[in-house]
Amino acid sequence: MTKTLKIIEVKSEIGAGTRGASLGVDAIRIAALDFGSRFFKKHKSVEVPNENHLLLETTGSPYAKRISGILTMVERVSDEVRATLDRQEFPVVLAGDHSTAAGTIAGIKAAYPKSKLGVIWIDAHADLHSPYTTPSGNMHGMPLAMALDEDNMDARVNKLDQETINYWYQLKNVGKIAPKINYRDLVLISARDMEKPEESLLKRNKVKIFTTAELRKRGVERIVIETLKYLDHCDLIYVSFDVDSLDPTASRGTGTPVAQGLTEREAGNLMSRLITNQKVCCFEIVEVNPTLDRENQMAEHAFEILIKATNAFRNE
Ligand code: 5AB
Ligand code: MN
Ligand code: MN
Ligand code: MN
Repeated sequence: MTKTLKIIEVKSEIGAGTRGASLGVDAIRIAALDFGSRFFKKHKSVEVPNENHLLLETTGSPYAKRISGILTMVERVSDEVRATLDRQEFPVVLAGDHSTAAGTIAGIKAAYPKSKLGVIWIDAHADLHSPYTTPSGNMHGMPLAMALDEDNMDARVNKLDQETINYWYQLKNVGKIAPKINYRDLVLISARDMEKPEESLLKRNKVKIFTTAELRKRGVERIVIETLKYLDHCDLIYVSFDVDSLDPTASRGTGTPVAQGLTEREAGNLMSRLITNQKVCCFEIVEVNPTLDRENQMAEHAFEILIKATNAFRNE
């Protein structure tokens, strides 16, 4: 089946703690040029305006940094993803920091409110913090909590002001559907760096996790089959790929690299195999930061994964 792809570029980095992820999308475009690829000529793209000017502000909560801008971005991404799906196009989101993935999920739910949405989260982290539990205040660690409508009050460590509480409520309720996904609709792949409050959520809600070691031992093929089987009750599936799922030996071009990650080859095979499933309605690649890199390595890996994944459509 041929799909009309639409590239949605989100050059936002206000959810990250390290500067530079907003340059990730352009770094991927440079990688495409260096490889002599016509990918970005062939597919239509649109850029969602960002709120990166907020990086110059010093006000706001230490437990939810730049939350007003995050809300604006999540709403914008949601609208763009929804409009893309409404036109029967397939959104490929290329984004800076991972917080805007909450917008992608909201957009899919807005386009298909009655569908059960599954999420495959390929990431070194679980991104399950709320402002009540975050160790950093960086909101790229929170998109899954936004989608799950999760405060994790039992594990509360931070005391929030009323303004932050209001913004957080709005973030969880973007599109007026909350929760947008349930824990049973979620699979984490390569998650290996979580804090205690996240660990307790994962345990309590029996979240399905495939570690890097398990993937390597049993092979990508097996993990893909089991992931899709686990999400069999879902009507649609969204795949989110944070490049910090890759091992730091592949590249250090991301804000929060963590050892014991995937090889570039494992990630490419994983993405291309997952994406041939008919239920997959959108995928996203995030967190390339060329300012932390050498010779644009991470963007090149991300581009190769992107090409492998989109080529898989044609080979169906
Ligand atoms: B990413 C950490 N859990 O909340 C936090 O890169 C890291 O989108 C979050 O996965 C990493 O600050 C967020 C320590
Ligand atoms: Mn992430
Ligand atoms: Mn991560
Ligand atoms: Mn990351």
